[in-house]
Amino acid sequence: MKKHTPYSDFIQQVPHLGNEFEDDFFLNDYLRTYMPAQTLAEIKPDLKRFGGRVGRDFLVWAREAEVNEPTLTQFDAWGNRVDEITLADGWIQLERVAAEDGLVAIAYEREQKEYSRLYQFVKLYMYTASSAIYTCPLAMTDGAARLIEIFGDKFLKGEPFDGLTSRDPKKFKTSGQWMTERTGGSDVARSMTFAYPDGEHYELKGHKWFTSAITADMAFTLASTEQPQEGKRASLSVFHLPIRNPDGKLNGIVVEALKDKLGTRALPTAQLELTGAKARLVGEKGKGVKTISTLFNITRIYNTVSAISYMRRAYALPKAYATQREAFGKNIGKHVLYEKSLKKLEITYQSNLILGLFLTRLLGKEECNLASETEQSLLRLLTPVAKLYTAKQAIKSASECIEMFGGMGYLEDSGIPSILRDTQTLSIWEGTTNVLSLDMLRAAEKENGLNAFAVYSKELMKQNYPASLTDFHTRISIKLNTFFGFVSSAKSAEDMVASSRDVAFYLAELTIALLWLDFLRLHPKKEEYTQTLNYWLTYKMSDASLNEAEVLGFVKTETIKS
Ligand code: MFK
Repeated sequence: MKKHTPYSDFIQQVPHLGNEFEDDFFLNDYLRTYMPAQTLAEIKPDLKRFGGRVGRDFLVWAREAEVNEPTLTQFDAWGNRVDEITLADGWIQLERVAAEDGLVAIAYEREQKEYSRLYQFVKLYMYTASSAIYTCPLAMTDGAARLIEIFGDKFLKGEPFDGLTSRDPKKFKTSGQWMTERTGGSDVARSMTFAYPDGEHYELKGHKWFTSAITADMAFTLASTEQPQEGKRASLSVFHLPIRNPDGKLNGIVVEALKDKLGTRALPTAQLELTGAKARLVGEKGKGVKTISTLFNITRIYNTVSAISYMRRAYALPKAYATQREAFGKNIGKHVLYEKSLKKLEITYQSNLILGLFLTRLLGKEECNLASETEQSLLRLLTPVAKLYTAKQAIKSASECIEMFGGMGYLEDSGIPSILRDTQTLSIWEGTTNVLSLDMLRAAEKENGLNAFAVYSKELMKQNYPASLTDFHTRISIKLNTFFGFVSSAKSAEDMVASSRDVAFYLAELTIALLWLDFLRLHPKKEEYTQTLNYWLTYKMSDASLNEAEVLGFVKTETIKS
C-alpha cells in the first residue's frame, strides 16, 4: 500500500518582513537619484537601522496596541469625574521611538536642509504600517509645529514648539487638531463652538464630535467669536489650548465617550464637551479656516505617505509569503498568476511613492524658502490630489493583499485584516475624496495651480531624453493634451465641479507618468523600470476617468436636482 506523507503535522511558516529599507530597491534608487550623495551617505545608516526595526519590535508593539484598545474611565470609585484614558504599552513605546527617532523633529532641525522633509517622510513611510497608525498623532503634531512656525506668538514659539519638535521622549509633546462637530465634518463653518473673551485669552464652549488623540498635550481647534446669525456662515478663528491645567486636571474638557471605529483601533478618538476650556487665539480673528489649512495641508501629506506605507506593506507581506507557501507542487510565488498579482502591487506602491516623495521634496524646498512660485502652487494643487488618489489605491492594495493570503489573511490574529480597516480611514479623515476634489479646484483656480502644472509639465517635457524614452515622451505629450483639452472644454463652473473628482484622478495618474519619465531620464538602469511606465501608460492611463466624467459627470448633478 502507498505510504502517506504526514500532512497533518504541517505548520505554515510565518511570513516575516526583512529590512524595509534595504529590501526596498526602488526607494534606494529613488534616493540615489534625487538626494545629494553626501546627504544620503550621512542618513543611510539611520535609515538602515530604522528599516530593520520596522518588521520586528515596532510590529510587536503595534499588534499589542491594536488588541488592547484604549479604555476610558469617567468616574473614580468615589464619584469624582476623572476621564482617564488607559493606553496600551505598545502605543506608548511607539510614541517613544517616534520622539527618539525624530519623526517630527527631523523636519524642524532641517539639518538636511531642503532634503529634511524627504528624509523624515522616508522614515514615516517605513513606520506607519508598523505603528498601529501612531502616525496620526504625529501628523497633527507636525502640522501644529508648522502652524506655530508661521502664525505662533512668542509663547507658542517657546515651550509648546520645543515640545512638539523634541527628540527627548520625556519632553516630547503631541498636539490634536479638533475641527469636526456634530453639525459639520466636511463643512466646518457649521461649527457650534464659541469663544468667549476671558482677559487676554478666551474660554471655549461647545462640542467636538471626533477628536483624534485626546491623550495629546495640546490642541488647535476652530471656534467662533460671534454667535450664529440667520443665513450667515460662521466666521471661525483658530485657538490653541493645553489639554490639561498645571494641576493635571482637564482644561474645561469633559470626555463623553471614546469612539467605536471600524479601524485605527489603537488610536483614542474621543467625543468631547468643551465647558470653558482656556485658549489663546492664533493668527487673525475670523481667518480660522485659512489659518488651520497650514496644519491640515501637512496632515494631508502624512495621509498620502501613510497610504503608500500600507501599499508597500500590502506588497511586502505577500512577497515574503510567496517563497514560504507551497501549493500545487511549487512555491506560490512561482505560479504565474500570483507573480502577476505581486507585480501589480509592486507597480502600485512604486508609482504612488514617486508621487508622495515628490510632494515631500516640494514641501522641503518651500520650508527652506527655495521653492519657486510655480513649485509652491504645484505643491498646493497636488496635496489634495495625492491625498485622495493614494488613499483609494491603498484600500485596493490592502484588499488584494488579504486575498493573496487566502483564508489566513482573513484571520484577525494574522494581523493582516487591520491593514484593510486602517486604510479605509485614509479616504475619509482629512477630507473625503469629494471634498478634496473640490479643494483641487480651489487650488487650480484661485491659487494658480493649473497654470503651475502647465509650466512644470512643459519644463519637464523640454528636458533631453535618450532615444529609448522617445515613445514614452510622445505618449505622455498626448495625455497632457487630453488633460488640458478636457479642462479647457468645461463650459461652466458647474461642469468643473461635476467632473472634478474624475479630473483629480486623471491628474494624479498623469503626474505619476511625468514623474516616472523624469526618474527614467535620470536613472542609469532605465530598463529595470520601463515595463512599469509602459504598464502605467497603457493600463492606468486609459483615459477612463475622463470618459467617466463626460458620461456621468453631468447626469449626476441632474439626479441630485430632481
Ligand atoms: C495618518 C495620516 C494623518 C491623519 C491625521 C488625522 C487626524 C484626524 C483629525 C481631523 O481633524 S479629521 C477632520 C478633517 N477635516 C477636514 O479635513 C475638513 C474637510 N473640509 C474641507 O477641507 C473644506 O474644504 C473646508 C473646511 C476647508 C471648507 O471650508 P470653507 O470655510 O467653506 O472654505 P472656503 O470659504 O472655501 O475657504 C476659506 C479660506 O481657506 C479661503 O482663503 P481666503 O480666506 O484667503 O479666501 C480658502 O482659499 C482657504 N483654504 C481652504 N482650504 C485650503 C485653503 N487654503 C490652503 N489650503 C487649503 N487646503
